[in-house]
Amino acid sequence: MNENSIWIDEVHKESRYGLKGKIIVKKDSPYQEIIILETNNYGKALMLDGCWMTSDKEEKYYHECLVHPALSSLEKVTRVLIIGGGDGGTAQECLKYKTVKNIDLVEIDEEVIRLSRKYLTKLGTNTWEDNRLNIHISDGLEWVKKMQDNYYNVILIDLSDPSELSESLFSENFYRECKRIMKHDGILGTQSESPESFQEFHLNIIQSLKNTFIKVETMYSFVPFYPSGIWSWTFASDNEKEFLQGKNKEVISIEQNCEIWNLNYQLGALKMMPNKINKALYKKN
Ligand code: SPD
Repeated sequence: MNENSIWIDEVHKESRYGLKGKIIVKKDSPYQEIIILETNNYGKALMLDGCWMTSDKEEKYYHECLVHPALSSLEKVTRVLIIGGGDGGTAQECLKYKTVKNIDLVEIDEEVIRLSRKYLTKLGTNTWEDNRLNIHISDGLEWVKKMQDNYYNVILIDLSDPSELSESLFSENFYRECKRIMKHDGILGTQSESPESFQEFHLNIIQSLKNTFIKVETMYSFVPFYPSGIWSWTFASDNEKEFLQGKNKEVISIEQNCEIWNLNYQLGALKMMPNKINKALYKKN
């Protein structure tokens, strides 16, 4: 890295999570500040409104854990909805499944897509050109409200941390709309924040999903430069049968084609709920 390198930190509750690199993009979109930093350790990294989103070299920790527990667990997935996900990483993982015929990616900020497409090329390899991917620049809540009942097999919610911009997409009202437009045996997967650095949001997401769906499971793993490192993904369904069991015919080749996720990793991660979260959710003493 040359003399133009600087430290960029995500500041969260008096802690800092920083990367050193060279700024290649810094601009304000109508919704947020977008920074792309070129770093030695993580490749190109995307920050939105002071919050790290993803980077070339660690994105698999996050995207594989959001996508594969849901998609690998249904026998056949044809229609997927992604809310957010403008960097392309979630769509890239979904496109690994041959049965997927249509992905609606609903992102409010067109600039995030444009800049990710231009600079985060590792996430976008073969993604943006795939004709199964349909991009919609729209508010996620508006999109789900207007969709027909019983339509998607899987809904994936890939958002920044809760803020004024994304608040409505963490609400029970939003989850109810998702449930309405998802097939009865479908699965919703969402990033559900950190049990450590965002404990209150984390508990609220799980509780709201539990109020909406019959089955809810949370998986814990790591995303190296997110606040506190420990992160979570929560999956919800009304399917009474097995849930998150790797039923998809393509599961073995998908496992081989992943950097982080496999069914064993998932099994361990589903058993990692910290005791304090368990107690808070189930009010044990
Ligand atoms: N604290 C960061 C939370 C961000 C989760 N979404 C990341 C988007 C990657 N596609």
